[in-house]
Amino acid sequence: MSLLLSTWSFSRPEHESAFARLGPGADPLDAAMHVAEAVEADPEVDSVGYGGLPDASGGVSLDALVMRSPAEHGSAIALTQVRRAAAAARLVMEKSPHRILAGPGADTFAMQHGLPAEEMLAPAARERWEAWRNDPNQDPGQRPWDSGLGRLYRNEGGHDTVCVLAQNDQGLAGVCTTSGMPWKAPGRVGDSPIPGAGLYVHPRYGAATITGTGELVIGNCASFSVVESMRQGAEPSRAIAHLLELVLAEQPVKPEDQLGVIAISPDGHWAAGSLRPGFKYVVTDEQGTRVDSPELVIVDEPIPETAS
Ligand code: SD4
Repeated sequence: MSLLLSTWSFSRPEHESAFARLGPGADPLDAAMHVAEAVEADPEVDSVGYGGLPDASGGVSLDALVMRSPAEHGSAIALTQVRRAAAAARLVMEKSPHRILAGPGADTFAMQHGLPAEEMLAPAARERWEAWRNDPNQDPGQRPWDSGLGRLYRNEGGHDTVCVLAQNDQGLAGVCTTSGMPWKAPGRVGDSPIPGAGLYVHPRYGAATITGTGELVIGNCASFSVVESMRQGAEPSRAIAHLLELVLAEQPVKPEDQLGVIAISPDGHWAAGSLRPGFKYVVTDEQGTRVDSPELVIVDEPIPETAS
């Protein structure tokens, strides 16, 4: 039984072709990478890879993590030359003796292993950064709202990350890749490339990954916490609910904050949940591909008019 699950409707286009890579004996990480790399290469996705909005100084920096197990994972953090952040993270996992490389060393390592240095700032992202720099108070923070059409309704305060989980007869694998928060302080690192924060995969207990405000995720070791709940016997939806309730109980949460979580148990049960309405996920299984909103939404809020 194969399964492919990812965050936000912009991850929809390559779902079928990625699912086709989940046949018997295939590496589930290849399927997850296929979805993640397509989003990274899309200049219209303004939160991942090329197209990602820059930091406050106008520089794009990308973070990614790939994971199969506590013994097999790799992170590339604060890449400023290599667009293919997920591929760089996979190289760290497969070709280095380390788990995490950051900054110029991460770029150099990726380039030594064949990834090209490329322009990181897409023209549209540059324009939006220039507009923000000229008027930083425009469009005060608002979280992204997924209309399900492959593009998010959003403004400058929103941000969103592609997180992908894949499962087949070989087990589980995950990828999480992002340009982080738009207009972030240079040097800021979010949850996405931190194992146990933005993504955690354990072959025996399950996998979970998260998009949203990284600052709410890191201190709760959020994806680890979801997998840990599953280890203790919780179904994925209960494990996600527990995490989101914990975040709400323990931290001040702003109206523009959002968290979207997806999780798979080793026996193939899966769930999605979010802190607030507006999050969508994509799933492909034997029944086909669907873009959907999670049933589990912790904070009940009206749909903003601008999102319809
Ligand atoms: C971060 N979690 O850098 C990422 C961004 C994100 O939805 O996922 N936004 O905090």
